[in-house]
Amino acid sequence: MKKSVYSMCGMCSVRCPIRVEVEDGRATWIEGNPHILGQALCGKGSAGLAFHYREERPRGPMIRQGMRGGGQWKRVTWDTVLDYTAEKLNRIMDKHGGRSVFLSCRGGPFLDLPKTFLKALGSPNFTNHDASCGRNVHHASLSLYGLGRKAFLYDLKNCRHLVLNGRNMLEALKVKEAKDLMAAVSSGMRLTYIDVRQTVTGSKASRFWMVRPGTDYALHLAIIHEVIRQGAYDKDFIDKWVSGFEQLMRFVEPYTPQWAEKRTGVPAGEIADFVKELDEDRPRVVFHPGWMLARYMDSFYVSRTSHILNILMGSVEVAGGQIIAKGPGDYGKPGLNALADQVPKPTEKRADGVGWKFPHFDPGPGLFQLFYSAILSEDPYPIKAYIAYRHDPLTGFPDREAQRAGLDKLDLIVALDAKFGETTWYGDVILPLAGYLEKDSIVIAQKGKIPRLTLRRKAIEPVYDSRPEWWIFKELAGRMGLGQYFPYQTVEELWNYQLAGTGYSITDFEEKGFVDLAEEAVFQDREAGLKFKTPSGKIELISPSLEQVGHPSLAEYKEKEVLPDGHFRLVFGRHAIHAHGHTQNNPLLHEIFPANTLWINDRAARVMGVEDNDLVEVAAKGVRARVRALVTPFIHPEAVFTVHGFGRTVPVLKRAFGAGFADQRMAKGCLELYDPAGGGVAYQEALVTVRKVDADEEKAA
Ligand SMILES: Nc1nc2c(c(=O)[nH]1)N[C@H]1C(S)=C(S)[C@@H](COP(=O)(O)OP(=O)(O)OC[C@H]3O[C@@H](n4cnc5c(=O)[nH]c(N)nc54)[C@H](O)[C@@H]3O)O[C@H]1N2
Ligand SMILES: Nc1nc2c(c(=O)[nH]1)N[C@H]1C(S)=C(S)[C@@H](COP(=O)(O)OP(=O)(O)OC[C@H]3O[C@@H](n4cnc5c(=O)[nH]c(N)nc54)[C@H](O)[C@@H]3O)O[C@H]1N2
Ligand code: SF4
Ligand SMILES: [Mo]
Repeated sequence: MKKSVYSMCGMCSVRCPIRVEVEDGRATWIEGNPHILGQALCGKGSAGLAFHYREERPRGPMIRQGMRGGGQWKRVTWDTVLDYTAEKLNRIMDKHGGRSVFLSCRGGPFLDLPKTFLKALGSPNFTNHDASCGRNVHHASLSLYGLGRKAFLYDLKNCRHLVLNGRNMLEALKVKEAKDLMAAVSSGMRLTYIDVRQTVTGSKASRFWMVRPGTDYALHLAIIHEVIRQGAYDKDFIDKWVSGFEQLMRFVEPYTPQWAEKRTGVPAGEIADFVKELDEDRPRVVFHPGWMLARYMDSFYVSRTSHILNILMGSVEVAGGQIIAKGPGDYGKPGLNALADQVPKPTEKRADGVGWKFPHFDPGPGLFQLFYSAILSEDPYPIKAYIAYRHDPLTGFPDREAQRAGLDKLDLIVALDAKFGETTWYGDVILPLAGYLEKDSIVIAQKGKIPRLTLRRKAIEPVYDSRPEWWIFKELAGRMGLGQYFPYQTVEELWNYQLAGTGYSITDFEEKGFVDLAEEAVFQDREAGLKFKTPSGKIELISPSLEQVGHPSLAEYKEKEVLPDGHFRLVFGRHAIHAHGHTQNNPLLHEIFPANTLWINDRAARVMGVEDNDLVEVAAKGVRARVRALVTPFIHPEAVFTVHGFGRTVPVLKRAFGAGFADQRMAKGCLELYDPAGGGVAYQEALVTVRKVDADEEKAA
């Protein structure tokens, strides 16, 4: 029997809408939801069948036997593993309270269940991956508009000039956005691409600047200087909606294009020409504020100045600019009912200090990396149990040894994952999650020009003994005496609870896989009132919340150090065919891209006697790895680049085990090195050395 199911891809965190074909209980085809994506998918999404049917993944619940990380697991039943976990958690909580449990996750829209669970334990310590990803960008946005990173959409379809700085949109991709970008470029949109290396996105650009690594802030300050000098800004918008413009004008005076050229390598004349173009194109101009900007100590200010440029262009809430994402409430519709709203808010302060020691950070997910020092110092209180829910910090955060020192002090590590991540393997208990085709999810509300309700629908039965989140959290809570917070028996009952009062029922999702909450997009009125959530209701270039804790709103540029001979900045990024550390073992994706390489500038390579495909050793503070060199003129001589996610150490991952090297391990000592104003970890402040491995050594290895 054949059926067709609308669902949501899970091969990366973008979660594109998909349509799945199933024949006699077996998934046979996946494509992009034709109503949204015209059937398009990316390479990873297309490899989803291989993930479900061909990859090594946890086949049932497991409890660790030998030492942590030793790989001795005992397969047990769900009853056994849930009883075991519930009992351990209860014992820890009896002694140290609910606050001694922390949970980290991959972020995203499906978090009502884990949040409800943690709240029910009485713990305020919910956190996520974002300090290793978009926290600087999020805080930058909050500091200016009172609206976070996800409050904005970029209207590429109508944009005349898109500026991407460290934002590789065609490889670090979302299918819809990549399609929109290609359509816009084809119809004449200008694209300025700034990176320390050339990329697929850069190859489509009308202007490419290879910037010196870590000097983006200098470049932005000079662009602002030149915009103001040429008068290429939207005076009306600024008069009406912006405070602090005078201070900005005075502040950028010394940061001329000539000053920036010496630091960034970008010619001053080109900056002036670029600004002339902006003046023709505004307000249909977008400076993308970045996505993965956990890189340097000043990345927060890089993102802030991208936004300041959008503000100067007047490109806020206009077609072709950055549009404020609308939720159900903006169209007068009720939102979904959340389980977490029924649980009393924990009264304890957060163990990571966010919200009290660090009042300028968003207390929602806090900062993951700060939990390690709380574990080690027991300050402000003991942390004894960790739930890693779809999160692999041993891959996603720097310094494995420093992290393990913290993890080793815990009495319990519970991993909920569909795959064997580095952290899962280091856990005490594995609760295997069903793969994305194998489960129903909760309904979610997605903000957008037009808000939408959607969900993941089960297409096939689980291939192994794995379970969905809605079942696992409910069962665990039930065994801990907290079942009242999960008041449903089936997922249908949960959906009915979520949808009660919205006017929709689950059958409304059958036709297309989603429901749109409006027919036509409505913009906020730029004359009558834009809704910013700052204290003044305006865009605040001078942010009181930053200044109160001693961080300047307009920070002076700090010179980037000159690298000692033989040293490079290890920069990293995505490849279109892989997602972080969890696709390397996929048979199809492995075939296309089996291992990462180290990009080295051709002139720098010549000095070291390194040729293309030579084996080189990368080293940093005692951590060493060997990798093949990719010698190219398309990278800045101070940088070496690799694709993140390789160097897996989990031996059951047949293909991925030992393939390539793990860049995050090189950022030794950087676990708590983070931008103090933005919270994002500063991986790329770590330097590495590179040397050629000679033929004898290679043979010996
Ligand atoms: N050195 C270095 N460090 C980095 C980065 C880098 O480029 N270089 N990138 C940073 C960035 S941008 C990020 S976002 C983080 C990512 O870091 P993580 O959030 O840890 O990365 P993922 O591998 O996406 O997800 C972790 C685990 O969750 C599971 N998972 C992910 N999504 C789903 C899902 O939808 N369903 C289920 N059931 N499981 C899922 C995966 O199987 C994986 O084992 O790493 C950051 N760390
Ligand atoms: N295929 C694929 N797509 C993904 C993901 C994935 O894992 N795989 N992950 C998703 C996630 S979680 C995220 S956060 C986004 C990330 O999206 P992006 O931030 O766009 O992606 P990255 O590849 O991390 O970084 C982009 C570029 O920054 C450059 N860069 C490094 N240092 C510097 C510097 O000093 N200055 C400048 N100007 N550029 C520099 C790198 O060379 C790289 O090409 O991608 C998302 N999309
Ligand atoms: S970008 Fe690709 S892998 Fe990620 S959700 Fe979309 S289709 Fe899936
Ligand atoms: Mo990310």
